[in-house]
Amino acid sequence: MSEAVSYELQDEIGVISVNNPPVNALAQIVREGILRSLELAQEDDSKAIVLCCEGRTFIAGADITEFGKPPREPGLPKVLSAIENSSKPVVAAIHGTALGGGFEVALACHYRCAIKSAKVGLPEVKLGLLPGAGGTQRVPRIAGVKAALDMITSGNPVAVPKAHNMGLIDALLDGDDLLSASVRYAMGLIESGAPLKRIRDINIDSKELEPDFFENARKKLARRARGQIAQDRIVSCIEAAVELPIDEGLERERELFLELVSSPESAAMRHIFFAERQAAKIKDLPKDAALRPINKVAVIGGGTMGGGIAMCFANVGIPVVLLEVNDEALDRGLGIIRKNYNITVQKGKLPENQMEQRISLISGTTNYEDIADVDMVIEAVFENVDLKKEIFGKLDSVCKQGAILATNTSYQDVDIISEATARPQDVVGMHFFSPANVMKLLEVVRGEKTSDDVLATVMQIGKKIRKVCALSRVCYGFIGNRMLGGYGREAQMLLLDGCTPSQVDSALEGFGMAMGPLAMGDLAGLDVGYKAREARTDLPDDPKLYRMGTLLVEMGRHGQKTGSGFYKYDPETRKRVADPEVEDRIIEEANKLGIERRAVSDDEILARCFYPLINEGAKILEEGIAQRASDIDVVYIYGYAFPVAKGGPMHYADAVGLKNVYDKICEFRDRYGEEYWSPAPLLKQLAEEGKSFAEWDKERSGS
Ligand code: 3H9
Repeated sequence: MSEAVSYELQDEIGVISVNNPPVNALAQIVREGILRSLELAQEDDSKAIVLCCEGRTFIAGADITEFGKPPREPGLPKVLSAIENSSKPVVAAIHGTALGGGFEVALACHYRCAIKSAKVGLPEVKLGLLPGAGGTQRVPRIAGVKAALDMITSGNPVAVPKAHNMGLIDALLDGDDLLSASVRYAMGLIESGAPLKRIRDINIDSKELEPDFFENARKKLARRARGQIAQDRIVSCIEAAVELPIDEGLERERELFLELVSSPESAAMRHIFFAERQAAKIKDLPKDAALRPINKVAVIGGGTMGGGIAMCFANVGIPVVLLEVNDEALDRGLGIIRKNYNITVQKGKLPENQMEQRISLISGTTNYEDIADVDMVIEAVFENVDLKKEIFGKLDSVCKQGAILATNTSYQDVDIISEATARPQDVVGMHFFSPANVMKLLEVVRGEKTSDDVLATVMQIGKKIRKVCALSRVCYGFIGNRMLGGYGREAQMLLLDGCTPSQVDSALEGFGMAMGPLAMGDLAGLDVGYKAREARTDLPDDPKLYRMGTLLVEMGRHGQKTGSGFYKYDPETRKRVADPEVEDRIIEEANKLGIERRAVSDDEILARCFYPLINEGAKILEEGIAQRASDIDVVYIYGYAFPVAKGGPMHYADAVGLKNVYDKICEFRDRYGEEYWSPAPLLKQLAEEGKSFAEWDKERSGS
């Protein structure tokens, strides 16, 4: 048939088998292969057709690499109508994950059978898209409008037993041999004279819907949109499913899909899809680098960070020992873990028995001898290099040979820490983000001497504990925190120049940041930055620098925990409120410094805050701290809540145009001085060559 699709007659069943590794994406050859197989099946002696897949999964969706390129025939809708209009029943046999266009193929079939471990879903929204091959029209017809809206706007996969209850799957199959079971199922359908069931023929019952159902859904989704437009268009499609005949609904869906596929938001989100997978790959590491087994882990330090890290391992069934300095601290640490799990149970996100099972995997100790047998240790004590060195010295003397010794430091030099051991090749940085059990990012820090198998193991374990990993070399703050310096600095400088805290935060939140930098400072505690600055010797002696943050701390306004910082906080709701006292103080300070305050536009706020990120990102790239510009984007999306619809700071810079970014940085340099605004040589070079960071990555993708 074709390399990717085969067709054969097994007794009275025509079997179409897709084989397009790794995930059987619906590339052009697959679409064509299915279409031609269907044509053959219409003519031969088959009485029913089974559509199944080889390898690890059913079709996992359209081929995302084809988006943005000229369309190639046959389009997916054409394949789906051929399935739906087949004169013989077509049965989808699902294993692995039937996602996106893959699940839409299954929905066009007359029957769907699946093994219980499989999942189905329409994750298009996570790529800034909507299901463009009938998903928005067919799911409401079998699962109901509300369930369809939830499923498609969340994009989350549904386990097959639940999908069966929702009516999305007709039969659950047992056993390992899906093909034989599905052929038997198809035979059963023929024997019982089962009709050609077409979802398109089902009428939607919209009586359950309140009159303002769609309007309310739109408003609710808009609150979390952060620049994404796909959710809104999905609501429109489902509304069309309710109001229009199916062919018109399909037309509407197609129109809105095409709008989204060419939108910058979807381009950004597709960029992140591939960037995330790239980031897990270390360029100079052999593909077959040996892995060390990790069956037991220890975490040093039972604070918020250590506890969160311990939970990550317990959540995937790996036993963890939490080590603290004394019983009191240990009890407190274990107590916080229990409390966190309890909250998840109360929210209905974890069954109680699973909580107990996870907690039973976490034990505590105050004795280093008890962690002698672990395969990996993660140190998560506070940021003091001497303390960390002392701990690594102890680990070196007690831990078994081959154990991976990781530090969760956010700033310290991993190489200096490794010198406290006689095995620097086993030392690595694993920088989690707070709260560690929630935040997806794991920055893996490669020391000068970290061995290949340690790195490969950490990348693999990172995926296992469901983190998105990105590799950084050693530097102050690694990728993420090093870049953040200029962002926070400019947010405060803008206050002196003429902004209120609300204006700065609103502009950045309007762009899609989950929280503006000043509100974020209040949340983290302004005293944290204050103390960190006190310890630094490299900051310029400039009275403007962090002026307001410093003053507020000296006024006792440490942020949310003291009820006030850049804002006042309502003690009950914790809602932030603008504080005239702060605004007066800003004016007073600007006057003292001789700064003439002026109206500042939102565009200037974005440029002043984001361009330092981009500029530092370019320096990080040319120094080889990050492997790729796209890795930097991954760090910012998953660790710093940069809006995914903007694709991360480096993708955003490409969208703005590097020449524009560079020119603006030069303008700021001339206005505010070289010490804050010195353009990165790489940025200058790319701007002059008319290139993007994406092109820079591509040129180096082989190396
Ligand atoms: C869609 O269907 C639109 C339709 O409604 C309408 C059309 C008209 N295409 O994730 P992994 C690659 S939109 C191309 O590491 P896992 C991936 O880049 C689509 N490539 O594996 C990676 O490549 P590499 C809706 C794809 O086992 C390799 O496969 N569907 C695609 O951890 C392995 O991927 C989705 O959004 C693709 N669709 O997870 C599903 N998918 O090795 C997207 C994967 O070079 N996919 N690749 O780095 C997934 O969620 C996961 O890949 C999956 C497997 C759960 C399937």
